[in-house]
Amino acid sequence: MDGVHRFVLLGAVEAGKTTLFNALTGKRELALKTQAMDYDQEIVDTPGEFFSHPRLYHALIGAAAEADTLMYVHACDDRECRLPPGLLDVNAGKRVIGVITKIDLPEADPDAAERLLRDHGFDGEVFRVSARRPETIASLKTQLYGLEERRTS
Ligand SMILES: Nc1nc2c(ncn2[C@@H]2O[C@H](COP(=O)(O)OP(=O)(O)OP(=O)(O)O)[C@@H](O)[C@H]2O)c(=O)[nH]1
Ligand SMILES: [Mg+2]
Repeated sequence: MDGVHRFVLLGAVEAGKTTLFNALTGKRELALKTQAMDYDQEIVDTPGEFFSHPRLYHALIGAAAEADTLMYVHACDDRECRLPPGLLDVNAGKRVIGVITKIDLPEADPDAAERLLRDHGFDGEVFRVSARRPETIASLKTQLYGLEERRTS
């Protein structure tokens, strides 16, 4: 490995991956529907379809293979967790973190969203963010870089 720390964002269509990607990489534009893998600053954004259709898993697994942190993105108004059983296990040994998005929504229930993830066997660290609350993104960033410092020290 070249020592570069890579994150891959994965999760269902509309989960908020690209919005998070833009926020983490400092882009101010609105997220358009993701059609293909997108790379910037060591972060890989993936289309939700790759996650939702088993015949496209290979694309996701390829991207994940090159990353060392998998970020599973889940919108807190999404009552269904489509985390494919075993998909994350393929990447055993990698850091897997959960990011619950859209916590600004009036109907947001981040506790319920986190329970849903746990019920699906997700046991990584879980963070809660809103693209409309810059402090939540800043705090996630600190965690990501803090994790990296601990990893490399
Ligand atoms: N209220 C609110 N809306 C958000 C937030 N994050 C994303 N959205 C909205 O959710 C919708 C989907 O966001 P995207 O970032 O495009 O979702 P995605 O996961 O990249 O979707 P695909 O590219 O189709 O896989 C957009 O209309 C965003 O504006 C958030 O924190 N709060
Ligand atoms: Mg997208």
